[in-house]
Amino acid sequence: MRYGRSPTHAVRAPGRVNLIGEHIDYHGLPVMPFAIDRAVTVLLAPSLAGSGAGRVRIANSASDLVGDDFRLFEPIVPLGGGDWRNYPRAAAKALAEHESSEMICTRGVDALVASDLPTGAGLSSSSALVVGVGLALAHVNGLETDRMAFAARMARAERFVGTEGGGMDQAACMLSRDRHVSLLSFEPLSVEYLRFPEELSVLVADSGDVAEKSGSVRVAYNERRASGASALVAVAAAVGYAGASFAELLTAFDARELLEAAAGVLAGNFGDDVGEGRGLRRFRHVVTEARRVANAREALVNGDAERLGALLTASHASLRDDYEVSTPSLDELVEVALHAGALGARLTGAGFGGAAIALVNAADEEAVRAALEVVAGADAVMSARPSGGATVRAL
Ligand code: NG1
Repeated sequence: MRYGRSPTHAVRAPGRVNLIGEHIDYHGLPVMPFAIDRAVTVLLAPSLAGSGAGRVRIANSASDLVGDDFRLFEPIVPLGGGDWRNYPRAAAKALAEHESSEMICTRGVDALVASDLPTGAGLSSSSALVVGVGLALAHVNGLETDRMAFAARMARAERFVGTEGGGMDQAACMLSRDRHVSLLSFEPLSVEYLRFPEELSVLVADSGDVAEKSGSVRVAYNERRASGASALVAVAAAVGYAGASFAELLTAFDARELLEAAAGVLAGNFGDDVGEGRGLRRFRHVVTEARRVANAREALVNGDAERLGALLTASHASLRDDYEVSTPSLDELVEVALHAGALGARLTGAGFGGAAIALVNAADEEAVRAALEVVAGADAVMSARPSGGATVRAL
């Protein structure tokens, strides 16, 4: 490994594709990701007993990335924006601090991190790193890792990097099941597994525009969350449900009623928003995306691939026009995939760069792949098979 140690265990923490349900996890609404067969691997050995027992040393197999060295007993502070070491630190900080002493990690690790996940591609390499290091620390401390509770803890942990993320990525990493997509609900976190049809494939095409969330994209991401939240406050008050969550409003009213109410209170300039109707468009994305997730569940259960594809494409249009998180390269990938015969296509993950996915009948996979490769390059296209969640293995 490094540090003159042999690893005792290997943690494998996969990345994910989000099939549908984008930018709504942090509004407490269900989303539908699956883990892919690419992952962050953490080779680890417990730190040596004695005065260095709480020391965490982490090297990265990427040669241009400098390693980290800190102690669990000392304040764990973030480094500059965009620094990869903030993710292991996020996990360590959350595990070194807890009101219950049984939930605290005191033993450090020597670890080597490697990854075959592209970074900044919307495939959740950051959460895979957080969960991977978190599991390494939990393991050497003999901490009970109820998967659900651990996913929620790692979701809170990752906010250390400054992004007010939802819980989708960490939950996908911890809870995914081979050949299934996970319909995740939040507050509290729960999962329903839906079998992914054998005859369908998902292609992922990386636009090459890096969306580094601990860097510049953080501000844009947090703005989306904040403007969605303020739109919610205004609409909830307008329909006589002041203080209600999106989930509560969507239970009490149908989407059309909510959008009518929203048109009344959000049509013009709204809060700090400058553009005409921006608040309304943000709100409309959240409400319509929630409905698309529910419809996608139905389409999967009924084996209606055409409908599922159409929902993905509609999701992309909403993310492009109403939530404004797409880019010209992502729009182009979506158009190319659809033109080549995909059932549906959309950006996946936060957007602002990163990857697009295409849902295809297995019979059309090669044609769509070839078309995407022309635009993105052969190395930038891969197929994503719904795979199992994170594992810890003795070596
Ligand atoms: P990615 O694609 O990893 O940047 C982010 C958030 C998710 C979710 C999506 C948008 C984190 C760790 N991840 O994902 O929670 O909000 O954007 O749907 O913040």
